[in-house]
Amino acid sequence: MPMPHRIQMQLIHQRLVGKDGADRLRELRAILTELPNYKNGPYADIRKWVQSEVEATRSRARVVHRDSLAIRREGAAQVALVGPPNAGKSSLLHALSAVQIKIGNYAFTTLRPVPALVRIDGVLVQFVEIPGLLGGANDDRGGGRAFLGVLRGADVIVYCQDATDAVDALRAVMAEVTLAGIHRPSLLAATKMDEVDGPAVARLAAAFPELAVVPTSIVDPASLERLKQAAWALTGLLRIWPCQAGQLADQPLALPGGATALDAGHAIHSELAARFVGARVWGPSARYPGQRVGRAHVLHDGDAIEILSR
Ligand SMILES: Nc1nc2c(ncn2[C@@H]2O[C@H](COP(=O)(O)OP(=O)(O)OP(=O)(O)O)[C@@H](O)[C@H]2O)c(=O)[nH]1
Ligand SMILES: [Mg+2]
Repeated sequence: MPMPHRIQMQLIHQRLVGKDGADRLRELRAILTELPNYKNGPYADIRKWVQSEVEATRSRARVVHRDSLAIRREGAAQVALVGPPNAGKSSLLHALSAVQIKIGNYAFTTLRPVPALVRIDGVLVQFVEIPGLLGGANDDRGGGRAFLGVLRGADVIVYCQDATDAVDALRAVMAEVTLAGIHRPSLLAATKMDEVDGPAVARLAAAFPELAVVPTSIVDPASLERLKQAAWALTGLLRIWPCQAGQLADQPLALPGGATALDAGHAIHSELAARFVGARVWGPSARYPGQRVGRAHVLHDGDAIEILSR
């Protein structure tokens, strides 16, 4: 019996992270040979999706100059950095991901959406800077409609507001996002906190009561870690650490919210799931360390699990 399709899809996405060109084609072909050959239902849809990715990867290789704003999704989730020009979006992306990104002390340094992979406790998450959103974006001011299109693909929005600056520009940006009908779990990163004192945060919290405010500065690594964790919490995904003979895996699995002990078994190895007789769980969902649980036990973010098999 194949694993639940949403777990399968999550795993396929994980296998494709960071793979491009020939590498990506090879992985996609391997996935196709492993998928059960169902004619209908979710597994048929997955097969179709993988086949369309093969085509897309092939045509990407042929086209040298891409003139599209589209961002290929990678990682367990996609987090958009949204805010007025000069809010510090590129700086945050750079500090979170250690890729080289253009930063300038003037507005509109970034002209296209820029993606970068960020590691959050071992799970890769794609952060994307959405540039140039202004009041009037829905009427395509500043090319805003294409940027809103990219934003529509995101799972989580991190609004960025310069803590030293007035909030009107961000309000205008938020109004455009709402007008576009885009509603995502969101938080507010108060940027450049090294340049202001504490009350700036209270001021922002009062100005945007619907959003949790996370104070950040690119020179304060602890603040960046808090931002990563807060963004992760909004994805609704679970980091689950496989465990065997008392040894934790190097990396957690990223599973959808609501995933069970059996789902984790599937994600680790389909063989393991087939011979599943129970599991031991440590961490937030366990009543005590190493609690013995059955297949339907619902996991929490940060759990470690050892599958017991026949
Ligand atoms: N002191 C301080 N300055 C920062 C911080 N983050 C960004 N800056 C500065 O703010 C300016 C704008 O930063 P960017 O990261 O380019 O801002 P952006 O939102 O990407 O701007 P656009 O792409 O032009 O929309 C630069 O001069 C950065 O050095 C921070 O945490 N502390
Ligand atoms: Mg920028």
